[in-house]
Amino acid sequence: MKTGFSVYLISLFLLLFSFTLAAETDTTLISEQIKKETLNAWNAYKKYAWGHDELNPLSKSYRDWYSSSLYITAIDAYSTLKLMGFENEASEIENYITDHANFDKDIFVKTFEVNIRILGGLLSMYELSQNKKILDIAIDFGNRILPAFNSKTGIPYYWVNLKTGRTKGDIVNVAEGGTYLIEMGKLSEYTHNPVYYEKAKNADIQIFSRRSPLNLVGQDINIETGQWIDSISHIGACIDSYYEYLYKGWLLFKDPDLKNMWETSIEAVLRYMPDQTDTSLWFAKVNMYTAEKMNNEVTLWDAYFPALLALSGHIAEAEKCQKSWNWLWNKYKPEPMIYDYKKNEIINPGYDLNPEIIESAFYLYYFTKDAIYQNMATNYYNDLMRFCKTNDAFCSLENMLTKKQVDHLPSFFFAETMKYLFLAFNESNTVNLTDYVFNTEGHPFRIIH
Ligand code: DMJ
Repeated sequence: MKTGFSVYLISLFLLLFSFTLAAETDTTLISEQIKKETLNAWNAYKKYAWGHDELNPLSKSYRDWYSSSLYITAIDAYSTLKLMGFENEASEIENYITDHANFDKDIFVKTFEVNIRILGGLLSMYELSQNKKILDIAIDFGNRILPAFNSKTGIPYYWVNLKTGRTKGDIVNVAEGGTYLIEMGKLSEYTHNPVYYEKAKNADIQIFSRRSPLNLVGQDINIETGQWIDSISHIGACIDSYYEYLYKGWLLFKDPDLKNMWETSIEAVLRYMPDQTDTSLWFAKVNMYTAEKMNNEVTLWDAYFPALLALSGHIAEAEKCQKSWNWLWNKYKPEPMIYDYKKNEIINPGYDLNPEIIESAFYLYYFTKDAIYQNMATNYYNDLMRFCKTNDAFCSLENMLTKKQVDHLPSFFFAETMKYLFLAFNESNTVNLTDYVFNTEGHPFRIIH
C-alpha cells in the first residue's frame, strides 16, 4: 500500500515536472520566434527604408511623414531591439543617429506624435546606452518642440515648426494636449532645468482644472480660449494617454499633485463609465456634465486601459475588461478599429498592427502570473503571423474581415507591438515594473527611487 502510494506520488511529481518543463520550453520557443520575426522585419526596414520614417512592406519602399525624414522607425525600434539583446543593431541605430540626425528642419510636425516617438525614443536610447551624444540630440529636439507650449493656456499647439518654432493648430484633443510629463520630466531630470517638466505639468493642470463637476474631462479643447469643443468623455482614443501620464507621471516623479489628479480622475471614470454584464466590461462614452451615455463605440486603442488599471492596482476591473477585448479579438481575428458593443457592429474594420491589447496581456500576466494572459499573447502573435505577415515583414490590414493587406508598417509595431509580445514571455528577466515606467509609445524609463 505504502509502496503504491509512493509510486503514485513520484508519478504525480514527474507529471507536474514535465508539464512545467513543457510550458517553459513553449515560452522560450515563442519568445525566440518573436525575436526572430522582429529581427527579420527590422532587416526589411534596413534594406528598403533605412534613413526614412517608415517601411512600405508590400512595395518594398519607404515613406516619410513630412518633406524630410525624422528617422522615426529607427528611433522607435531602438529600445525593443536593445531589450531583445540585439546589441549590434542597437549600436548601428545609435551611430546612425549621432552621425546623421539633424532636426534643424523647416517643417511643421505633430507635437504629440514626435514627443512620444522621437523625444521619448531618444531619451530612452540615452537611458539604455548612456551615450551622452544621444542625450544632446534629445535636448536639442526637446528645445525645438518647446515653443508648442506658448499658447494662452499653455496646452501645446497641434503643430510646431522644428526650425522656426512657429506654431499652429489651436484645437487639440486631450491626449494630444496632455501627454508630455514623462518625456519633458526626463528632460528636466537630465538637464536640471525644471522648465520642461513645468510646461508639461501645466498642460495637464489646465486640462484637469476644466473638468466638469463630475470630475470628467471632455475630448477636444481650444488651447487659446480653454473652452471645450465637445462634452463627450471617455477613456479611449483622443483622451487615453492623458490618464496614462497622470498615473505614470506620479510613479516616475512622485509629484503629489499628479497623484491627486489621477485619483480624482480614476474615481470618476470607475463611477460613471463602466458598462458591464456578468461576463463583459466595456468603458462607455458619456456626457462629461451629466454622465449620460452618449454611445457604445469602442476603439482598439481603448484596449490600453486594462494595462493602466492593472498597473494602478485595479486588477479585477482590468481582468474583466481584458476578457472583453480578448473576446472581440477572437470573434474577428484581429479586432476592428471601431466597434459598437451594444449593436455588435463593426464601425471601422481597419487594423494597424496596434499594440494595446497585447500591452494589456503583458501587464496582466506580469501582475497575476495567470497563464491565460500568456496564452492570449501567443494567440495574438499567431494571428499576426497568419494575417499580417508579408514576405519580409508585417503590414496593416485595410479590413480585418477580408484580411486585405495595406502597404504600411507603422513604427509602433517595433516600439510596442513586438516589445509587449516579447515582454509577455520575458517579464521577469528584462525590465520590471517596480523600476521602470513605459511611455505611451512603449519606451522604458527608469524610476529614480
Ligand atoms: C501609439 O503610437 C501610442 O501607443 C499612442 O499612445 C496611441 N496609439 C499608438 C499605437 O496604436
